[in-house]
Amino acid sequence: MHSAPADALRPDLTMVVPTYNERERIAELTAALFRVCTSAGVRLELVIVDDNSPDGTGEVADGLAREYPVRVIHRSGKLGLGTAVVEGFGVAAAGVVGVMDADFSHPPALVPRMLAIFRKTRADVVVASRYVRGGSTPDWPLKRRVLSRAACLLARPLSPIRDAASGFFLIRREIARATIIRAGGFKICLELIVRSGASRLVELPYRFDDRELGASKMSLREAAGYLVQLRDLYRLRLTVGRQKPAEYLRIDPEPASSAI
Ligand SMILES: Nc1nc2c(ncn2[C@@H]2O[C@H](COP(=O)(O)OP(=O)(O)O)[C@@H](O)[C@H]2O)c(=O)[nH]1
Ligand SMILES: [Mg+2]
Repeated sequence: MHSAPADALRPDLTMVVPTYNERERIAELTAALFRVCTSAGVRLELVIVDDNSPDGTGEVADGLAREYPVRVIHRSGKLGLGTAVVEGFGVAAAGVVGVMDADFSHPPALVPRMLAIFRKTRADVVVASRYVRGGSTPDWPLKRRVLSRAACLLARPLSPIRDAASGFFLIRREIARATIIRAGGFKICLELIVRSGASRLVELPYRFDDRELGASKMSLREAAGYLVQLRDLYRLRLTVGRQKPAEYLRIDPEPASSAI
């Protein structure tokens, strides 16, 4: 185990960004995250988990680690988004950990606000959501909209979170670490919520902007993996039985500046 930094130096938040061929955006994302966090008074640690990206993202990330409080985990090959996130949580120094894409689909400016909401509501998990009032996916073709909505609907009996397929969330580190994740696929948020039995869930809206550079790694294989994951989570629910339902809170869009 790595030794924990002294409290004064401990970050407030560790964001984990898994990368596979994200060389074009990772430096820009890193700069944007540290800019917004610093101006909000949030001490950020960034963990980039790179799966030996052929485009050299790993080397770019190593360069960023010389400039910012960034740690880079290099893995041997494309081992999947879910396991990358779990490895990132494993080295996180902050008590609150989060995940976001490297491609600016998830707005960095929302991160300090998510942390403020996390603290104020004493949440276990804060999920940034495309599917609550104020959330949107403006650039998506119909097919992607339908598939994504269907993915979330299939998860509704498992969790009150409307955007169960979200890849943008914060979670209490100890809850994340205590939870054993089986699926190596894309949708780790839902699995964390269901397996951990997290008891305070908060959802807030955001606008998902489609990536402008690089290609999505979402594929038919990942979609099939999600169905297997859902089956396992339903089985778990049936065998373990219904737990106490989680408390669920939804944050309205566009708060006044004094509110959360
Ligand atoms: N380390 C790692 N990162 C991955 C893998 N698959 C996807 N990612 C990253 O996970 C994030 C989400 O993937 P993305 O292609 O944006 O999926 P989409 O937003 O659903 O289209 C991006 O930052 C990717 O670079 C993987 O196998 N390993
Ligand atoms: Mg993305």
